[in-house]
Amino acid sequence: MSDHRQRFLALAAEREALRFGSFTLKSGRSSPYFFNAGRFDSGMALAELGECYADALEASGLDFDMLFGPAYKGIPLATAVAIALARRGRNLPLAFNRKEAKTHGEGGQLMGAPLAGRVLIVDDVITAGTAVRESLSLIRAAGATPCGVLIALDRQERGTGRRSAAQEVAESEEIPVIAIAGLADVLAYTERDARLADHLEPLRRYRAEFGCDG
Ligand code: OMP
Repeated sequence: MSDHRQRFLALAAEREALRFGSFTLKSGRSSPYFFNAGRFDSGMALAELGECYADALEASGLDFDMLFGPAYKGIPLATAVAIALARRGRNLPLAFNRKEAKTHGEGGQLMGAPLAGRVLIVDDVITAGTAVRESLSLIRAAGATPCGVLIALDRQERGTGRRSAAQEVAESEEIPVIAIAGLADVLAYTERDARLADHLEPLRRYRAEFGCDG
């Protein structure tokens, strides 16, 4: 497992952003684990997470002009990535959206730098790909070009076919989906920690039932 994957999973476990038990997902599916990016709730935790995202991004070699953080959880995440990249010498524009359009003040649904050129979406997790498809539409409607999706965790669950929802997004939208870690890494992490032994079987069963082939 690459270094940024290890660091991310250790940080997620330490912050209790990665938890094991019984959780109901947006889809209604019951899952033996859950990733809650809202637990990266201190300056240092976000700084470390930003570094993990930036490492995954650099390893991908993707070219892009600016960052977009979808409301709500994507906003601090994209900010953390923008700061990590600026510290590495790449100072890029950053934009966000609101969930509800504002009718007073500066108005509108978008904030930050104008959406233009090749836009990288930064978000928390992909399960079925619904949230990410909303961001893709929003960026296109603003006249910019989505060029990739950077997420912390790819749950690697089957989409409409045998492939994962993230792979389906990548194929249908013709853009790469880059994840710091995936369900396979969560499983490898769980296998190595004796304190998590009780969660191993439920995770394996879940992957067998809902996981993708690849
Ligand atoms: P999709 O829109 O189905 O890809 O699910 C992504 C969203 O599900 C995330 O933005 C979260 O709101 C939520 N989610 C998590 O945050 N963590 C998980 O481990 C699983 C989910 C989920 O509900 O599937």
